[in-house]
Amino acid sequence: NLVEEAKRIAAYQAVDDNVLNNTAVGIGSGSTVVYAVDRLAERIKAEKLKIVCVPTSFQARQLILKNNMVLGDLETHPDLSCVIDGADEVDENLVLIKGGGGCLTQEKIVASCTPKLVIIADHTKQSKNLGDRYKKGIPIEVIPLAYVPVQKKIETIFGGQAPVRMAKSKAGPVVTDNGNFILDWQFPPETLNNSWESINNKLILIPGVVETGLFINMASRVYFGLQDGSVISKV
Ligand code: DER
Repeated sequence: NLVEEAKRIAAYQAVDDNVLNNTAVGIGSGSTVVYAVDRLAERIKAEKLKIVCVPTSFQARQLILKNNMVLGDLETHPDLSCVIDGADEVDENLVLIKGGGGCLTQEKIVASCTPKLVIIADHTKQSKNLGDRYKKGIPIEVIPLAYVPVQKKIETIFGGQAPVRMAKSKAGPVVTDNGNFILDWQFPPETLNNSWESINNKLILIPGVVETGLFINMASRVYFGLQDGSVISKV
């Protein structure tokens, strides 16, 4: 379908433009990244590239192994030449909401290990402001014992609702690869009167908050696959 094709062409363009031989590359999480891994595996075979792939989640690790690519980690490869990852929403300043797939913490850590975070997305992710299209809220990873006090602090200080993300194929809350819960903060409209930087700096200081799905000043380049089959990229 059109959205899947848009994801694919963005992913292919991003891999072709950014992956160089003899480098270590961060592999993101989610469904769009699957296309990037397909393309990367194709290029490695066709061009006999030497690439080490560092995962951002168990899902990414499975993708790397399934495609017989060389698996690395941040202990052996702490400097990544690029990281290719998806996003749930991208605003006009390239601030991202990530974490729709629950992998935001390892994604942000891996993203912090490269000068080149390359985001791939279909056109449904491109917004003027965060929240225009992605309505599930900003994912916030929390230590399980703290989720109620963190939820109350967020709702009191910032407004809106921050429900804990419940699992679909497991009873109870979603448990992340790090053994934590996720709150999806549906922020109120007036939140947009402040900078995401100032909001993020306050959220991250709440005891029990592990990481937020706000990626600010991190994306180097964003590739959007469009409905007409073209790809645009924004820096
Ligand atoms: O959870 C994440 O951050 C993923 O990258 C997610 O935001 C993108 O997933 P998608 O490519 O399946 O939309």
